[in-house]
Amino acid sequence: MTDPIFQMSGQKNGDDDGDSSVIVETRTKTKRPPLYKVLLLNDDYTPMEFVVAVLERFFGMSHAQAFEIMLTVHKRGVAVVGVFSHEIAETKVAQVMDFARRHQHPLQCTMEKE
Ligand code: TYC
Repeated sequence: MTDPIFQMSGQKNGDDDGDSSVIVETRTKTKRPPLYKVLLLNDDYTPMEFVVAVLERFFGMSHAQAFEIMLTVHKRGVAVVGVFSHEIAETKVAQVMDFARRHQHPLQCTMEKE
């Protein structure tokens, strides 16, 4: 196979008119993968301690951090609890929803593109 570098310029392989050299400039655009916010929603029934446990277990927060974020959700209705790649965000949401369902709490967790 012809070395692609030689194929790009000059008349060596006879594929072009031979009257000019063609240089195809390539720029590799490495787009960062989009990030997703994971949101926790308030409700009237899920116990505060359960929400704190969720934030410790699935989002690696300290007890103090978890308590603070739980209170933010309780007061404001919603809070971002983390920002992740699509796959990780999806996993976090599924883990929280499954954990809440298994404990029969109506806690809701969703994700949205940042
Ligand atoms: N509002 C709940 C209560 O008073 C506590 C709570 C906080 C529920 C955060 C959900 O995401 C939540 N027991």
